[in-house]
Amino acid sequence: MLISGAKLLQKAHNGGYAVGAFNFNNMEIAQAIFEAADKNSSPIIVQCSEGAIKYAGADMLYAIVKTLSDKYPHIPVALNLDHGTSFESCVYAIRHGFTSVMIDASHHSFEENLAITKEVVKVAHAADVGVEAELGRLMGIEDNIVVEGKNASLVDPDEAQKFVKESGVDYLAPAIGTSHGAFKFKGEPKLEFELLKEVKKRAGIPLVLHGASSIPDDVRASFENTGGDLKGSKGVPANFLELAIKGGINKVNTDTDLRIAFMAQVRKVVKEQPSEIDPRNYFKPARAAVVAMLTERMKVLGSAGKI
Ligand code: TD3
Ligand code: ZN
Repeated sequence: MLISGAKLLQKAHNGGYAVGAFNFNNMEIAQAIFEAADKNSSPIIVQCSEGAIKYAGADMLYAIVKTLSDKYPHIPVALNLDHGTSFESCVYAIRHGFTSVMIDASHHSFEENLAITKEVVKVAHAADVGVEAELGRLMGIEDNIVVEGKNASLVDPDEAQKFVKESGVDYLAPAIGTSHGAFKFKGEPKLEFELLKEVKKRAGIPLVLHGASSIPDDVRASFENTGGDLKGSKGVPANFLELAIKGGINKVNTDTDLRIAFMAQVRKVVKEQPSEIDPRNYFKPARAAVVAMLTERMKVLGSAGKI
């Protein structure tokens, strides 16, 4: 059932587990996410970036999720706008049936971020839609906008406390050292777990980890075995995710892992079956690979078995 992100994540916060928030922009990946949720009795968040909306249309993306949530009525699911860049963008998503919106004004000043988040909370809550905001800045690539390492800043716990209290936001994404994409760490992976715990204590609401893809070894191998190049890539190890969840993370954003798992299988068919012309014969194994990857992920997050 399609429900508010706030309701879904409050339950995870109370139960001490995390729900995966998986990006999609086509039918096959959405089907894979629901199939994995069904197999593992897991609640899910499905999410679309503004880029995904540009690619497929908000009405199409909503229709895909609505159709799948009707097919699997026992699965609690929220449809989230990922990295909404403006008040208007959030309102647009709400009008199209999204049950959660992220207003990402983290590149503005604290006061501006707070002001715009408050406005979004007002309209979202009137429609029973949950709201996510971000504090601090992630490193890496945010929807093709390069955020240089020097601009990245970690969350400040004092600010987090004030922000949550004054904005009325339902869940918060604190920057604790992750970044988007396949290249998260130069050397050893490092996250600020103590800072996370402090933010959780002060904020007292569900927290969100962005840039949480792990690039598991088997998924990497499947991509590289077909000549794919992921040299130098490094994700957030599974045991780091477990520690982050212990520290208060309840929503784990994952896009890159789905992309790699899916495209590895497409690459395999391209390489091994040069005469194949039926798209279904590319996408069927790709969809199955995403289900397998998500099954592992749902166990790590502790969302498996929570329906
Ligand atoms: O918001 N997202 C998804 C979009 C990022 C671009 O891929 C995340 O935080 C997930 O990040 P990733 O790259 O680790 O899957
Ligand atoms: Zn993100």
